[in-house]
Amino acid sequence: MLKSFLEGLDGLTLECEARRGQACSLKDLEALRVEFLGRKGKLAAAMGALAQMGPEDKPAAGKKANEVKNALGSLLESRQAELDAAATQDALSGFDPSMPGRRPAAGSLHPITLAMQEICEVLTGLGFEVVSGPEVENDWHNFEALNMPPDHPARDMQDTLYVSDRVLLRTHTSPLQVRTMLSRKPPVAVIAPGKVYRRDSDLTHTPMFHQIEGLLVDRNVSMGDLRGTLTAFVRQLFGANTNVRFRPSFFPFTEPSAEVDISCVMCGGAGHIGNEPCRVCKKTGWVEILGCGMVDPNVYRAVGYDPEAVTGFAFGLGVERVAMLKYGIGDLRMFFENDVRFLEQFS
Ligand code: 2NL
Repeated sequence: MLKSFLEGLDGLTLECEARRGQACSLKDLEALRVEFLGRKGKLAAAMGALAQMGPEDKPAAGKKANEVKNALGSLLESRQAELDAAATQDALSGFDPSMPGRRPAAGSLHPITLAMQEICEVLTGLGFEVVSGPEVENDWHNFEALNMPPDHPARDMQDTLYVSDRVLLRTHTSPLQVRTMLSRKPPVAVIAPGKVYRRDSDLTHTPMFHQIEGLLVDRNVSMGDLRGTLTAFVRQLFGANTNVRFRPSFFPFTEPSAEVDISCVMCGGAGHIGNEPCRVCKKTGWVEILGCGMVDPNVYRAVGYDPEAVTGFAFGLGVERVAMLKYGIGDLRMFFENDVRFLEQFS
């Protein structure tokens, strides 16, 4: 009786050893555990014989039963470990952990942003401070304070985008400088970069564009200071060999006023490249880059400065125009189409 009991238990171990390899999933393995070690399983069935055994056989039989129970347990457990290892191997096959990761596509700054930053860097280097303010303005800050009375042609509905009777989208960044003068005493040296709006849209005009204006007010500021400052500015922006000329012009807010030309960035001022006429300067050798002048006394009166005590100069430039000249872009529309083939060239 004892002998056949012990042999039966050994048989269970052998059978489990033979079948564990066929368990290929956690589900298979659980079924096998129930079959051998479950409450109604094969071990439990074999143990039924234990009750009928005499006291001389019971200790040996019980000991063996315990050993087999442990053996079956570890057979199933080690199979589980094998299955886990295989699953990990599967997940890793075809994966080379030494490969570099996929790099996410990086964006780049818009050429207008780049030009704006570069211009502001040069001017802050010369001592100007950057100011900012609202794009929606009233007509006093945008026009009246700048020596443009109500009947001035630039205030026409044809040129200005109005929000209501007296509220409008700023047509230049000058109102920022007006606000600066209203809130500070001289000396002031500020630049005002930002978006401006005009009722204009064709090949060379967009309803929104970018402007940077500068203003310097102090005692005894002369037109020579204007000339020296702007010459230093354009030479830092376009190169030390750039030639500069000042032409008389007119703006309502400056007197006298001038426009500044630089030697053509394309042909170097020759007006032609080899035998080809230069298209950028139309054979003149010069390109216009900014407008400027000595601040009109009426502007000082509007902001509460004493026109007998202070003088100053102001200037304004279009950022799109500077960017086109600096980066050799022939078409204004490039800036607004957002074609990535264009934009990614500035990364
Ligand atoms: C241009 C010309 C200019 C100014 C802007 C200015 C501002 C104040 C007082 C006086 Cl608060 N003047 N700004 C002066 C002259 C020219 O801009 O062609 N801009 C694109």
